[in-house]
Amino acid sequence: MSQQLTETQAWQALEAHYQNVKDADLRTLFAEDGERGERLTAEGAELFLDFSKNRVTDETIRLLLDLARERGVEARRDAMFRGEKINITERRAVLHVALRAPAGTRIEVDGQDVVPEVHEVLDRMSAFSEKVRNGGWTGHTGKRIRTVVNIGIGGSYLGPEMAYRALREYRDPALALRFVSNVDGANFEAATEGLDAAETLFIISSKTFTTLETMTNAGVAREWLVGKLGDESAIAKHFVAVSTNTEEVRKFGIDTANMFGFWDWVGGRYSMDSAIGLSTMLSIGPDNYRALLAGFHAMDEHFRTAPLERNLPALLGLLTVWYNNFFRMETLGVMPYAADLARFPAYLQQLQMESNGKHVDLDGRHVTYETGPIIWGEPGTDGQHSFFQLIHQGTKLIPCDLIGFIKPLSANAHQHDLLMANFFAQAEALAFGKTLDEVKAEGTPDYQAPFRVMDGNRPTNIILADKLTPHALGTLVALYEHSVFTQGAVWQIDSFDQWGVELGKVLAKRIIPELSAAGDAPLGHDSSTNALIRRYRAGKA
Ligand code: G6Q
Repeated sequence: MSQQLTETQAWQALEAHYQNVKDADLRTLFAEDGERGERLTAEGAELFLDFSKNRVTDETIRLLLDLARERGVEARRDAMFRGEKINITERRAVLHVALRAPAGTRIEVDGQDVVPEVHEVLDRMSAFSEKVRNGGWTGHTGKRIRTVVNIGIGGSYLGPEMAYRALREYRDPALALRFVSNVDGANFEAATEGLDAAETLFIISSKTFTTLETMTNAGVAREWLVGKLGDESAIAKHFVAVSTNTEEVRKFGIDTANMFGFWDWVGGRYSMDSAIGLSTMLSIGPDNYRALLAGFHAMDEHFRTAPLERNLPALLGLLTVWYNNFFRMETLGVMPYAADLARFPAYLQQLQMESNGKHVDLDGRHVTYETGPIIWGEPGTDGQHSFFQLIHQGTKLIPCDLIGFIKPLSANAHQHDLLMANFFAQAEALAFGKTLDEVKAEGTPDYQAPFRVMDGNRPTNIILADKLTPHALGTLVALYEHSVFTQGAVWQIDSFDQWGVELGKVLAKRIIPELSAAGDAPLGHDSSTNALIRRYRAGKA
């Protein structure tokens, strides 16, 4: 059994250190050290991280790095890259890094190099995408495909939708994407509203091909299409599948020639760069998709080779541990200053919370410390006009990552300056606040002055990239993937299983037949669930 985290030397050193620095103020830290803003930064894979506005000293960082070393973060990282089965509860390798490894790299699972298969699927995806994009692939009636509907949920949905929105500038305008995830029929109806079935292609994206929501929606889509086109054989030209389960794909009626595979060593929330990214590739084209993969790979290489002192994902992960476990913060905000990254916080929610929302360590013991924080966020500047109030002046400490880009996507450079002025100003205001004297000096009346004081000392990370390109998006996602990895390694949890999600998949199945049973049919739940089901039965009757 490994040593409990809280018993390690590095942890105890951090606890003692925390007592000394917990009240340290960013104003003072900056005033005493003119180089802080330049020194507490790191750069890698074309991303720049300024972590100087955190409640840390150089000693904090040194101790956090000691913790990472004592907990074997580097060894665990190397084990992941070697294809070892570090997902111990499912006995699986964790190799999303192989999905973006250049051809010729060797990464083995059970003695077999997986990189050639990855590239074979990528090549098939490219050929298919080109064909759809250039009109070579037509629908059943000979019409060109104009809309692609991705049916999938969780890891088979959030990444593709996030990427579609994020890479708006790179889309083929002649091909629209829509997404159906929820088992709520309203989702399918809204997503297919106004579509011409003859021009619509469905991608059924499901690793297992057994997920209730996805299989239900896939069935509805098949009925919808056959109903509109009046011919079962239309399915062949309007349905493709992305899955690891060939047998179920065949049973559903999709020709396995139109199936794009991936492998059990790709976790759902780590799969947007596997064949699950087919919709992304259709939209932005194979070249841009490969640039996205190159961005992922650049960050993988940075994570794998840069010393921890300058390693962006390691630093980001360790800072999360610092706030989560010492300041006992509950949540972490992620605010992209880019309207196109509107779904990035939702994507990160799954990535981080499903990975590190665990209460048992790798030895099966209940942890005696906090694990994964709650992740949330909205794009800036929108957030500034709603919940930022609480971050500035509330009683809770909410560290935030602010993500910004130097170059605009839009043609309006002036608007980009306005956006970025807000980006820099928010981080400044959060860190340094406004004292009573400063408020009064602005001529604020006495009755109002105390309410306008901002204590400051609110930590932020600034993540700056050049431009929101496919490459940059890849580096950003991989940055967070490896930050999550670092946190999980420190906490010694399995960041790659999801037993809580699996439970949800089973529980509903038991209730489904009960909802359509007779009103007085016996029920075996608790009194609350029984009464609710009865009320529902009565109401719908
Ligand atoms: C991801 C999770 C979960 C999964 C969905 C969809 O890590 O396991 O979000 O992606 O439940 O599963 P399928 O792709 O198998 O339909």
